[in-house]
Amino acid sequence: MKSHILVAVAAFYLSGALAQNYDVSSSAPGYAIKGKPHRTKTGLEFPLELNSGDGVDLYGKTINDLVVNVDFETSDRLHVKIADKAAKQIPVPDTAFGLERPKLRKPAKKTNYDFKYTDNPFGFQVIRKVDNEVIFDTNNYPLVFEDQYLELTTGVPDDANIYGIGEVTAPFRRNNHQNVTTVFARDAGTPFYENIYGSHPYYNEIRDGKAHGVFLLNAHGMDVFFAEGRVTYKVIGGILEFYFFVPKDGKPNSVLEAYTDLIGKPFMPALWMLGWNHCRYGFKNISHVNWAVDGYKAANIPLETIWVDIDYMDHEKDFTFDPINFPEESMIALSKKMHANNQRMITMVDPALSTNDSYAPYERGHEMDVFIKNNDGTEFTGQVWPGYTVFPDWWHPKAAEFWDYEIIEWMKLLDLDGLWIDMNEPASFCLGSCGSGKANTDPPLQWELPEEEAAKIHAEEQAALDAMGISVPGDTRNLLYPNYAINSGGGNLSERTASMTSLHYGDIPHYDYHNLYGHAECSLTRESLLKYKPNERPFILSRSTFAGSGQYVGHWTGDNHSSWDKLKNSIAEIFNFQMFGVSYSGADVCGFFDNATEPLCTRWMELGSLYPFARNHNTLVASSQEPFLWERTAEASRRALAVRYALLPYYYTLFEESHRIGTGVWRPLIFEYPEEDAFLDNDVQFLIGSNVLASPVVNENATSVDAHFPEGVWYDWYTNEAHVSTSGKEKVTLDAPMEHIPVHVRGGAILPLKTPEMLVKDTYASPYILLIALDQNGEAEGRLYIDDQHSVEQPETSDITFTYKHGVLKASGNFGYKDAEKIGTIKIVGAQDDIKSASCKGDKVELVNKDGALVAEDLDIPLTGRFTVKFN
Ligand SMILES: *[C@@H]1O[C@H](CO)[C@@H](O)[C@H](O)[C@H]1NC(C)=O
Ligand SMILES: *[C@@H]1O[C@H](CO)[C@@H](O)[C@H](O)[C@H]1NC(C)=O
Ligand SMILES: *[C@@H]1O[C@H](CO)[C@@H](O)[C@H](O)[C@H]1NC(C)=O
Ligand SMILES: *[C@@H]1O[C@H](CO)[C@@H](O)[C@H](O)[C@H]1NC(C)=O
Ligand SMILES: *[C@@H]1O[C@H](CO)[C@@H](O)[C@H](O)[C@H]1NC(C)=O
Ligand SMILES: *[C@@H]1O[C@H](CO)[C@@H](O)[C@H](O)[C@H]1NC(C)=O
Ligand SMILES: CC(=O)N[C@H]1CO[C@H](CO)[C@@H](O)[C@@H]1O
Repeated sequence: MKSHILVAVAAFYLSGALAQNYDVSSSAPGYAIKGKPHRTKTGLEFPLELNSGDGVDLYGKTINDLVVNVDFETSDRLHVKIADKAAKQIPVPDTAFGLERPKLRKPAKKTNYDFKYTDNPFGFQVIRKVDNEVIFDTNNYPLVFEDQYLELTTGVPDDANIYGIGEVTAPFRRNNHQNVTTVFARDAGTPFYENIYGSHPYYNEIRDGKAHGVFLLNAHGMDVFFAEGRVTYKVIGGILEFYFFVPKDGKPNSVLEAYTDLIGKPFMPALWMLGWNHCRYGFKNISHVNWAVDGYKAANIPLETIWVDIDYMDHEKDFTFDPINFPEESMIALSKKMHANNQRMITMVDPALSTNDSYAPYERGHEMDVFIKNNDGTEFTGQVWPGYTVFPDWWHPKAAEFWDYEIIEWMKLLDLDGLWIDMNEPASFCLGSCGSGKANTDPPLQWELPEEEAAKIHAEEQAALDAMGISVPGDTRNLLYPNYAINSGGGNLSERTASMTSLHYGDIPHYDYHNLYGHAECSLTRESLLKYKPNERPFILSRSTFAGSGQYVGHWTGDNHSSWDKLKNSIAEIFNFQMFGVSYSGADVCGFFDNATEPLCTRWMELGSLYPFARNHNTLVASSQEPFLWERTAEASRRALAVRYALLPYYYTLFEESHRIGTGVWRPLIFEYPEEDAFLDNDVQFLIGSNVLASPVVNENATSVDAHFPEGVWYDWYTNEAHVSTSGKEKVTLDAPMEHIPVHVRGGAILPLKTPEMLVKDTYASPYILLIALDQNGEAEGRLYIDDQHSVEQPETSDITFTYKHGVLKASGNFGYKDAEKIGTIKIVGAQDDIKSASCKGDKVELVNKDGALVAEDLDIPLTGRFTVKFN
């Protein structure tokens, strides 16, 4: 949420003068291998020494002696680490707040890749064995290794098919020539092509129909250039630690499996988390929240969870209540009411804590000394919604004890179902420090001041920041203004965040941990919730993330706008997060900033109903956008949410797969059909798993969609009408009147469904429906995962495979979960007319023709063991 008019302020002090620095540093002398590479437990190690020549100290202090470690970690994962021999540079910590590296004892026996290197100048290639394709190639490009500047380039084909590097609001395929993606966590209202909240230096590339992945494990600010024929990394600290993912089958989904093997698998949500969510910033009082909850009910639109933004707080302080508009007892009553109706409630918590001296959480943290420090040892003070604030230093050994207490007391007080952690880039409204000893709860917000006054304050902050020095004791680096200025949309690094010279525990400058701040909060907050209720799957939604955060939290794509381009681009952003291992992700439906129009909100409710994480959210000054406010929007919401709720068992099964394997819940067509060039740029249609294809309207006034269909049969979700596609290249125009989102089911799939109700619980209380969508050979296959829907530990689960072949439906697999509802209905689409009768365990099953499908109703097939149903 929030950062409203901040965007305008940024434009005011930036004047858009960002250096791009596309070029490679061709004058750099490079390095040579010194001595013989020697074997290590898991690969090779060799020293590098700087060649003599000009072009040293380009942007920092050149480091002469390096060590390269090459680890053949698994058959599909290669690790190449280039580090300073003296180990002074700060890598991503090998902890939960960074990335825990796998502990390996021996190299992989067989690999799908080769690693080749040249001695002088040192360069390396990663080769995909299956077709001898060189997928990463630093030869012919300089290696630069300075304390505050690392540069490495790989050759790639012109107009390469690269997806990833984020977080950024941009089309999915990142084929811009001579363009830059900056990775540096930043609170910014989703400007296109600029660095925003999270840091994910990871990309997938598809070449000749085969995919591989490249991850630079580095948490420093960086620019990544997708120029013609190359990708260039320019990084302002740390080391170059690359991981390459080369699955044998070359499938994009296998690349994601390999990537999440390293960074951690996405967390498993509880079933209720897949229900519909509603929030707004700007609920005026508790009655306003109740009005929204009741409005959904009156309009028969499903609502699972209500969210309360910072509105409920007293002066926007965490863990407090506005005594007039959101008194404590009214919030407790709301939570009770939600639970009584089998609904849920979530509130926001920001990391920044008011320095107001009568504020107990501050007092407690101050006593425990757990806040980020200035480089002179005093408490670092920034400004966030509650005025002047301090920031927990998650790396402090007592931070967990501090945070556990605050979080657990808060959860208990309101009996909350989850937490929403925002502003954790960390966002702060000053340029670095706001000064020392500040305790005002209501200082002016700079963007509300006249320009001149704001500029004056900004200049004072700049002077105060500079007065603290550009470095920290014992460190000679220029942390405030490194010579290589990454292209951060925010300008100077400390702009609207903690000073780069502020200190974390162990005297680590914020400069080195900035991109990990939100990630560490995600990890710690999950631990707190697990201490609160050890066997409940924690629900946390976070704005800032890093590689691996998906094992702890979900993510929403931040402060977008009520505009058609943001509606459309939300699909690409969700694709990115599926690829970054954060499968529980979604965008603010109907848009956050600006006023949503009725047609926009209608289309967005249709699309958002299918997001992995689905929530309508709005900002303070914007007009209301509850879906029940417009009749067409309400109708579109009812229809699209009926699709979502019918698909809940399918979604839940996909989330389990994502949690176990790492594949996305939403998938771009190109990830499922990497050999079809026509899909390379399609970031508008999306697959839910492999079997459901949605083709939303993303353009204003459009009433049809030109849709691609992969080869095969696709059945219209609503009418069962079959569309046979002979080539993915052809486009089909689908009718999409205002309240309709086209959805198709892949012939060859068996989907477990439910009868949609207003609540997840009620939806699950009815029997299962099996939808058998036959392919051209009259066959189909599908999967259903069942557990108790919310516990961390699952002693009994069912993992059932359904196959349909030669007129026989077979259910096999594991039937550990005994309490599941039975199968009540089987529906076959695409069946030849020759099916006349059916039988199950010798009993005849009644078949009827309904809307082009063959339907067996009122069945009573328990999901406690194998069964077959014969159709003749
Ligand atoms: C990056 O590419 C996009 C799309 O081509 C373009 O709109 C944008 O201006 C480019 N940005 C820069 C900084 O060149
Ligand atoms: C809540 O806010 C609304 C809108 O400002 C106002 O009309 C209403 O009177 C308020 N209700 C209470 C109980 O304060
Ligand atoms: C601290 O908070 C209280 C209660 O909100 C407020 O009255 C007081 O002015 C605040 N103190 C400062 C220094 O802002
Ligand atoms: C960054 O800081 C420097 C040094 O104080 C200042 O001269 C420059 O204007 C700032 N740049 C931006 C984009 O604010
Ligand atoms: C948005 O709606 C609000 C209230 O409904 C109104 O005050 C505001 O002027 C509108 N903004 C725009 C940009 O139309
Ligand atoms: C959509 O229709 C409205 C009303 O006719 C028109 O003002 C607007 O420009 C149209 N938008 C587009 C993108 O064509
Ligand atoms: C900061 C930013 O990207 N603002 C854009 C938000 O979306 C609106 C509508 O598309 C644009 O006009 C803004 O420029």
